[in-house]
Amino acid sequence: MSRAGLFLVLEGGEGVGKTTHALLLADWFASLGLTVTRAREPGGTRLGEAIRHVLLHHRDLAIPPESELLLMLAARAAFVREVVRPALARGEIMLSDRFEYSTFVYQGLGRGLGLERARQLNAFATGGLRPDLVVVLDLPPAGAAARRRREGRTDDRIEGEGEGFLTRIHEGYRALAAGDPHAVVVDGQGTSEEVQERIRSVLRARFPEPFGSTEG
Ligand code: Z5A
Repeated sequence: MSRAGLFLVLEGGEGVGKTTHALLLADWFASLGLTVTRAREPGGTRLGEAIRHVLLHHRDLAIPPESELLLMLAARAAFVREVVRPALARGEIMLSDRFEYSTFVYQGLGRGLGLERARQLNAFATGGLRPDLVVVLDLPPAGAAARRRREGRTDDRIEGEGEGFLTRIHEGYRALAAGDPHAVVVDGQGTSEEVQERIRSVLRARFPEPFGSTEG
């Protein structure tokens, strides 16, 4: 590994399969004898989980886009210092369900606060720490919505946004990843096994150490 640990992030719109694949990857890493710390954003710390609750489940609260951005980053500052940096310093794989791309896409592009502003404020929150690889799971919004409906889930405060918002999110992810050597777009269509194998192939190719010579 190029540094003590490896920082991997799964990204994409709601329902694309991030949680499913984080669990499958964590099992794979463990089967290879690698230690993994897994977390989700916003969250991962006590402060982050409290902020998450306010952001997603208080539909009664009016939260201006600027406040939404700053709350996401307040959670991230704690997440980086309490969870990510310590895991990397221990030489572990840090696997996060969402990170900075979510802020760039949801607040910068979706809420119209601007990509550059989101990037600058995010850099302050993270102290400049960036993932080694962002895996963007790509699924058209209609496909993801169908999966979530099958699950019988109700929308949280952000998921309740309209079709135009979801399209901006979907296109935003693809555009960001296209210009970033530390990001890759993986087709999220097909069975979980097929998608998982695509992700593993990417990891084997990108990181011959520790994944290159492994199978399954
Ligand atoms: N947010 C933000 O605005 N700014 C930020 O900076 C950050 C976050 C960090 C967090 O939502 C919200 O915070 C999110 C963005 C915002 N809001 N929105 N919208 P969350 O963590 O509660 O939820 P989510 O990230 O949107 O994830 P999710 O809905 O739980 O979806 P997922 O993790 O990507 O998918 P999943 O749970 O793995 O799969 C969904 C269903 O599909 C499930 O029933 C699976 O069994 C099924 N599934 C998975 N893969 C397949 C395949 N291949 N075929 C068929 N079915 C499948």
